Amino acid sequence: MTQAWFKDSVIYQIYPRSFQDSNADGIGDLKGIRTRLDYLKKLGVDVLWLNPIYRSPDKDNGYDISDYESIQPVYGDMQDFDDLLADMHQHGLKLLMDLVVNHTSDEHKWFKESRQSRDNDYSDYYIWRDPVDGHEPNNWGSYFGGPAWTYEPARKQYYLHLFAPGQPDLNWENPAVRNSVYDVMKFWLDKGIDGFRMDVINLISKPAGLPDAPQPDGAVYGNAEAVVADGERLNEYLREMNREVLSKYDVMTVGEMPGSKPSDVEDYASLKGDELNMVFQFEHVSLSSNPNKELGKWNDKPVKLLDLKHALNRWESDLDGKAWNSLYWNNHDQPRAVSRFATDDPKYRVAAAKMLGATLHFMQGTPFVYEGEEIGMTNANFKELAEYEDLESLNAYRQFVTEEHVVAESDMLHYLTNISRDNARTPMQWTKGTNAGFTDGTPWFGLNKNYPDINVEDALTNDDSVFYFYQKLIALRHQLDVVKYGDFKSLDDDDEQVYTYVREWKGQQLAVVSNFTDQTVERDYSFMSGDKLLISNYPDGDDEKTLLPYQTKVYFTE
Ligand code: TEU
Ligand code: CA
Repeated sequence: MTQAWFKDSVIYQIYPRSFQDSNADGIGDLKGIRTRLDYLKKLGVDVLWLNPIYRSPDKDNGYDISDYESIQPVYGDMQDFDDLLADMHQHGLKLLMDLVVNHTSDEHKWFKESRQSRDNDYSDYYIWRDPVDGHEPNNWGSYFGGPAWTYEPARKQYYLHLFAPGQPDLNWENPAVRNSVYDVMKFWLDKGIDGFRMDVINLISKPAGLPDAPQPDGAVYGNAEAVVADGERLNEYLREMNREVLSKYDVMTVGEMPGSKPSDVEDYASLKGDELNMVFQFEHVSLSSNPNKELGKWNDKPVKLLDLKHALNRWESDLDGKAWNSLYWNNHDQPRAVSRFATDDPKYRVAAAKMLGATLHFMQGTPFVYEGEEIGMTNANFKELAEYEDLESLNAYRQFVTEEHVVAESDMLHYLTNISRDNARTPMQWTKGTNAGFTDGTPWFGLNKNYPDINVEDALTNDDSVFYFYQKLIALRHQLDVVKYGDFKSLDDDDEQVYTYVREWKGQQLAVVSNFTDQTVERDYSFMSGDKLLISNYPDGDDEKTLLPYQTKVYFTE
């Protein structure tokens, strides 16, 4: 039976290639991470999640794995991994690895075999279909542009890849595939890791017959996620995985589930613990989708607080008492939180970053901090196409601007600036010195030009920095049961400027009030009079009727 330590934890996500380089090749690595464990301990986090560090051709920055049981050489070797894990545990830090088993790399030995013929041991490890009228078997599009099918002449068949052609989807209906995945999991769990983040795990059960997907007006392909997400055998697969592997270890799991609804997640993350412990849901990070459905996420419209509140409140309320929630503002696929949900205007950036931190960290669920969020790192504000490296960004530009001419170049560049994954992948900003202290070599990817003003070195010497505010948030979660276990009730749901919610647990009460605007607003919170002001992002006392720009106030009483 999994312990509930995942409910008391704060998890820090490291994007290894951008975190800390130790050998001047411009790419972050495992030895580099080791040099930063004291920093992470000082922040107060309990668990570290590493994005994939397995051998990979890196077509999708490691999410295309060619050998699950070896380390990507550029990050180090298995000894470096063992040393890092031991050092993490000595620091009282747990480790989550990233389990990417909806698909492998096309350079994985299983796929190399599978594509050669229809009658070898691995022929049925992937999803192969005959052409239909000489074309792809259905209308599914890839998340990264183009069709979700690629033709293999050796088999005279197409194979499915919901992502890039270099990421063929595994056939989870094949018990041999599931057993191979369980062997991979046991390999890492037996080394002593503390759990997994599971990549797009709600896509592994494909719909019978692989039917066409809804095709938005003007779109060249159907939206595969609409027919694939939360497939009919998903619960069965997750329960089998739990029975065969997870239940045998004291570990935690978080499943990435694009498109899942709270009603699905009640099972996936049930408090019974017979599937996973929690999920990453996508509702609050999909609010600014383009009205032109074919363009999906590519948009530059701001997120409205009302939409944000309704999304987050739904997940807090619907799961309360039934399932466990993850809490996150950003990750390696999302733009930087302070730029997206508040402001990165230097006048308010620090207050806004703290406000977002408090708003999220006092909710019910396990909070995730993405590298750099704890110092208020911002979007990269890249303006030229040449500054981007993510295949999702480059493919979208090529598809919508160069090939289909459905978006003007200037608009697409706006969309990329606003919401590309590249925003989250600029190197961690440690110092104001060369390359922000990330590398003594040439950084693999452009730095955010504001690193001289936003870096760990300055944050650690400034008591009012975002870092020390996050340190307090994390400490308060560790101290107060109402933060960890309290119920959740939102107030003033129609307030378009201020987010207010309360938590209650065995006589302890918490109230969080956050102004999401750059205006000073008047609100009457005298109902909290007498409660203790636990934390705020403005130094002065407490005027119970005023909220300054991006001010957050957290009241406590017991
Ligand atoms: O992301 C899954 C996913 O849904 C992403 O495509 C996300 O919706 C999109 O990138 C938002 O812009 C996971 C990994 O987190 C991502 O880095 C990988 O590229 C993807 O799966 C394929 O493994
Ligand atoms: Ca390196």
